[in-house]
Amino acid sequence: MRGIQLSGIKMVESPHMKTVVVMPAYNAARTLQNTIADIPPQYRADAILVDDASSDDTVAVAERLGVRVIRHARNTGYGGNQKTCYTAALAAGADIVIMVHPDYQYNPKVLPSIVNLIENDVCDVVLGNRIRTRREALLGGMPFYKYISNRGLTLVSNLVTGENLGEWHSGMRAYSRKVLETVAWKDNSDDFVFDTQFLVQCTSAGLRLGDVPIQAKYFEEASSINFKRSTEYGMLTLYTLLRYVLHKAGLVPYRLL
Ligand SMILES: Nc1nc2c(ncn2[C@@H]2O[C@H](COP(=O)(O)OP(=O)(O)OP(=O)(O)O)[C@@H](O)[C@H]2O)c(=O)[nH]1
Ligand SMILES: [Mg+2]
Repeated sequence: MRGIQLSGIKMVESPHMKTVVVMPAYNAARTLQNTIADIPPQYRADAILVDDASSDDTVAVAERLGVRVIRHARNTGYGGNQKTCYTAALAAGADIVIMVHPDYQYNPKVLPSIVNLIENDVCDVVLGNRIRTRREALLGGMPFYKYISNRGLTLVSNLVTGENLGEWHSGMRAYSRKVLETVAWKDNSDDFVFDTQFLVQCTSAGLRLGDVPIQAKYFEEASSINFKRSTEYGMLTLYTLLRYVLHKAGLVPYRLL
């Protein structure tokens, strides 16, 4: 590692860890170009998009923009899509894998800050946190019910696990290779609760979680799960946390690693 010694803290001078951005896509044609345009150039060449049998032009747009595309023959769901993303990123030799939703809700310009936290061994997992203040999140267009449920579920998740994340529901998540090789994510749900299961597994493994602030951005073309699916996701998140508590109490085993 090339670095400089500054007051006992080793700072990385230039990135040397291979960073692969993965985008789990489903009908993202309208937002893909903007998302990719904002990915810092040093991460673009290795980016991978996994298309979950979209019915729009997601694949054509991605290919036109020169992004490596992997296609699912049939729709497997958001968690299933991430499984393909991480398998492909590890096979490509990634040291750091960053998931970015291709719906342009998470500004990829912060990627260097996220990478820096992993490269300098401050964190194993870094999330983009859209809720720095209530005012900012709501001004960014986050629906009020999503704001309230995000705060509530995040509070419970932090209390149960002892973490201190700004939000547990972000679509921008970075993992070191060690994380993806430690956690049994292949056994997780193929649906949205995959994300919660993954973080619970990380906390259970003693991995170091942290976050960086990012803008909350909601707009018409962005993908946004509806009230019914959000409620299902919320219930499954609570169920996952309950299983974690029962497991920790030695009552009902829950395979976490
Ligand atoms: N594979 C798959 N991906 C999906 C599906 N629905 C959404 N996605 C992708 O998953 C990402 C997240 O979905 P969103 O609907 O934006 O949900 P969210 O970001 O958790 O919620 P919001 O904060 O409301 O945007 C999007 O970028 C979509 O491309 C699906 O049914 N299957
Ligand atoms: Mg979204």
